[in-house]
Amino acid sequence: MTRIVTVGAAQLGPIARTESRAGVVNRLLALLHQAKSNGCDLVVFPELALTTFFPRWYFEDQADIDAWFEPRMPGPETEPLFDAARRLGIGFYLGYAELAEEEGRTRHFNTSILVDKAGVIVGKYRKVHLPGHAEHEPWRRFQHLEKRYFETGNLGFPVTRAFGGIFGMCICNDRRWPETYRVMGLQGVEMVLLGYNTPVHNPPAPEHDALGNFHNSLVMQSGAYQNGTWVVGVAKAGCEEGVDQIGNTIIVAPSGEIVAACSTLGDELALARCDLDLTRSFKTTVFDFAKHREPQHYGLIVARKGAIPPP
Ligand code: ING
Repeated sequence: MTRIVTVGAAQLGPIARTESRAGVVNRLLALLHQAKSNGCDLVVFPELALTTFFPRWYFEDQADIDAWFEPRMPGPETEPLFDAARRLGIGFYLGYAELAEEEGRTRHFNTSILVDKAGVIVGKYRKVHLPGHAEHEPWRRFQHLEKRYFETGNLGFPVTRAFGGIFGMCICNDRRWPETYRVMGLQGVEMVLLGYNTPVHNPPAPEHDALGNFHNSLVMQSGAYQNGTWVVGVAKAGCEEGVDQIGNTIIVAPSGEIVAACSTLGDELALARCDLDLTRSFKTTVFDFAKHREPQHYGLIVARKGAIPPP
């Protein structure tokens, strides 16, 4: 029996700093309805999909920072998304800035949730690999202050049984790290969902700028193949508040092949019928971890930050 999940990768174009959450949710709803009319079971939205990518600016006042966060999910502005999902019978992945009261203090995370066809949150992930910096760096054309505004995710890389398979999530920079996919791969993940905001220009390494789309595809295709999983990567694209962000939204099969892609830098839906049983062809042969992976022979595993001094 094949387990087909029809996926809509719902790329967003730029979100202006002044755009209201209600206005953005209307854009998400338009993509959700388009996905449903194309037979989708699941729609994947980008990272921080409710607002502009605010870490590009330096804020000092905590109230100014917290204004970009969601204290409740769903909240009044996002409830229409959950209602539509429930009414249409379609699930979704949503990236957003999470304000949480935990362990007696206010926490700030770059978060994604997985919502099933009944509109129930069945999975949550908090971004582990936070790129950028924590203090204002005036030499940069624009800031990338994720280390200032978010805590490192404290949920690990969990997987969830949903949509007839095993689903995992990550966010943006996480997709560049092989550990992200392998930790989920070791849990049998069959589809990894992720959103991203990726500027074309990376101030610390401008020599990489021309390779942005190549690196974007490379890391997701590798992660998919090396763990026998589908990977869905969805951009917030285009020139957002003066910063060009890559598009290159793709759906990648367990073979590593790109089976669907967006071709614009705006709101666009890429579609694919994903057979979760295709993962078996890799998980039971070349990447049968139980048979062929040899962690006991890898020697010293460097798990601590900076354990090996630079050359
Ligand atoms: N953005 C970027 C990403 O990892 C970045 C940061 C940009 C890294 C360009 C390398 C090159 O795609 C986020 N939000 O993580």
